[in-house]
Amino acid sequence: MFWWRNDPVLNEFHEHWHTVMEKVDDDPRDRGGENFIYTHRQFLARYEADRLCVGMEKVVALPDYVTPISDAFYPHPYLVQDWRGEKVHFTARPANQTFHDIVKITDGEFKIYTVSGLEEGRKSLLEWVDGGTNDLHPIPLKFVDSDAPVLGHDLEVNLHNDGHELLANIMHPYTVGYPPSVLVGARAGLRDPVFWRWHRHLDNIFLRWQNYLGPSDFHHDAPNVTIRTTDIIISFTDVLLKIYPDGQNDEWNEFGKNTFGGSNFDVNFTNSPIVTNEFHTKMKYRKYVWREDKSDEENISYLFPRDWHYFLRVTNDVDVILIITFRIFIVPEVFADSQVHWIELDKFKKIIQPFEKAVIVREADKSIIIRKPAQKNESQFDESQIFPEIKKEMQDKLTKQALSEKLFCHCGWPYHMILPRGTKGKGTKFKLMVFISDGTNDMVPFHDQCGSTELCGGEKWSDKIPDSRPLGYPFNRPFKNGSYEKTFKGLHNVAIRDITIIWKDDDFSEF
Ligand SMILES: [Cu+2]
Repeated sequence: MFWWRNDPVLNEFHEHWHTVMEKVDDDPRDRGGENFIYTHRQFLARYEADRLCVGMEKVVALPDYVTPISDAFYPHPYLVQDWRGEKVHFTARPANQTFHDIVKITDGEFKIYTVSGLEEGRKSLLEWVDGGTNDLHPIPLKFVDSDAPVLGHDLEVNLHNDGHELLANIMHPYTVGYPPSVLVGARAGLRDPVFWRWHRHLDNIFLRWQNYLGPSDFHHDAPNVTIRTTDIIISFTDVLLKIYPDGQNDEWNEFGKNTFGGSNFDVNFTNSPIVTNEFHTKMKYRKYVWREDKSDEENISYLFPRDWHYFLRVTNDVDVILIITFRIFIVPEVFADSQVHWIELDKFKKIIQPFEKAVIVREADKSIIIRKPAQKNESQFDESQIFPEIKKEMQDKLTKQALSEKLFCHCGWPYHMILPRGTKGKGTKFKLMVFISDGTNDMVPFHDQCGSTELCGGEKWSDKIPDSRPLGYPFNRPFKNGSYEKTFKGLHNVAIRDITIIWKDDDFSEF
């Protein structure tokens, strides 16, 4: 997973996200704690899907704060940090280190972090999650969706931050004179396997609370539409362009209607040569310059997807205009009964006419989760490196709010990692779900915006998260009897289909 954890654009996004979302005194961004949990859960879901594809087990959550940490971590030799006016390496961590107390000294002040303090923090948190109260948590949680930001915020600023301090300084308990490890912050934290074990530990606490909420009843929320499994039609863009070169100008609506709608609306296109039942990926190579470090050069490999379009057929079953929101997710088939492993691919809103049999076209690279415009070639990837420059330039001049607004447009999941890699040969089996919800009040934007409004929130500091439903909906609550099939069975506004992801690598040159 080296290529995955060390992808520079992915790491840049993670740091970028934290900068955009950073709390300002007592003015946190709308639902910031909930977004913290959700974004990191999506990171984990994607990491674990790719681990599966290379034959690895799921991430093992750190079990407690006494067991030695088996993972060793040696940071990339070209990676450095600014530390006391110098560029120095991050501290490495040999295998089997154990948590211990640290004394941290910054600007003449010192702070002590203890292992027993971390354990007490965890116990207090669990008591709260289980419905109790204590000194640290005097107001009981209400076990309603709207408490997600409260719990998420508490988890982030206490247990999460303290754990990072202890882990980042595990090699040097007395931090004077010793730089921390990558786990000190968001710039390079993803690179260490322990980042993932720590975040799974935290996510499990949030999941424990979500399980108390019980399963959702989606019948209450279903708009009067029908989507069938065969209505999820996927085509590769390069295949489409061969038969319909006009599509280049984004004129896909006519094409979609003529091809999959009208008298063809009930036709099953599964075996049509212009549609695919597979997603394809490949590994590409590029030169990378460590500009924020010491400008060393390196050839790195990165994942890339074959561009695709969705054509989603949906029937408006009633005599009124409907505003609906499409929510698209994928999950490795073997993880499908785990609510935390569903990966969000996109979310968007459409209007459909009374009794319309509509064909909705959506390009993968318009996805609301990714940074836009999608970065597809080397020069576009390198643009992401303007981030440190903007950061330096603006830090002194602007408030954090203004900074986050400037940075918003560059924030989002990297398009090149929109899919897990899959496997060669027959590929890896996934489920793809299209869930349609009533879009009247959810605030999902109609038009494409620059950054990821899904992961990075609204454009302005004061903006509400552009979805009134809990983040991750409909996967924010446990499944009925632990089964995704039972949970979504019989809902006419939901369709789930099989899709295989095949890592094509060098035997495919079209994309
Ligand atoms: Cu983070």
